[in-house]
Amino acid sequence: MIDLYTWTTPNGRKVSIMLEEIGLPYEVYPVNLSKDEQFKPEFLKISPNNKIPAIVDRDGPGKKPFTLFESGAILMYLAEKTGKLMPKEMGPRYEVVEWLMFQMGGVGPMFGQAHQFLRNSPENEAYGRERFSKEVARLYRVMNKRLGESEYFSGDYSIADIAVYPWVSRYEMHRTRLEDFPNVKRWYDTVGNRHTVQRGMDVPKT
Ligand SMILES: N[C@@H](CCC(=O)N[C@@H](CS)C(=O)NCC(=O)O)C(=O)O
Repeated sequence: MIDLYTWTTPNGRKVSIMLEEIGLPYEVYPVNLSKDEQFKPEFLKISPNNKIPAIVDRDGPGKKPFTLFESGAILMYLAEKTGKLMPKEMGPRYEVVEWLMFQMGGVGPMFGQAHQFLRNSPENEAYGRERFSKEVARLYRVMNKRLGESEYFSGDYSIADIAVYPWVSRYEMHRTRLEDFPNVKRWYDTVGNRHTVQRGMDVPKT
């Protein structure tokens, strides 16, 4: 059994999609970010960086409970635990890790900043809006090129696709037209048709 600490955001949904894909039983503990629940001392014991997602694997290494934060680490851990959604051979495996890190270091932080400036900042903060909107467009061009060469980010459907999908699902929030990036749109529709992805995107129920 996996305890999942999460909220209704893309980083949290990466892990709920993964849990749906691998079929491990899990229990959801919503951490309401709008009520600052991420700062509660009991949550900080699991996630010292005060961010969701985090997990506790009740049956971790050595048959002991194991806690983990950072969504990329959690996806890799669950892939390794179950032998699913990450290739075993070193070359293909690191190609998946490469695109997972592209999401962790690029798509997540940059889309997140774009959302922040586009939604919350006063009109005069044009610099932030422009900087992060340009970066969003650049990342979409990188993804569009990659997905023109490859059906998924790397080989078969993997944790790299799971990491990117919930961020692209916020395309309206970062004011992007998927029609302008047809390879991303094709991939987005394919991944979004998976029932496991649809169920994972519905977590937590609020
Ligand atoms: N690099 C982290 C980022 C996690 C993150 O930014 N989580 C946000 C929600 S999507 C959060 O918990 N924010 C609360 C806060 O910053 O106080 C990961 O991928 O797990």
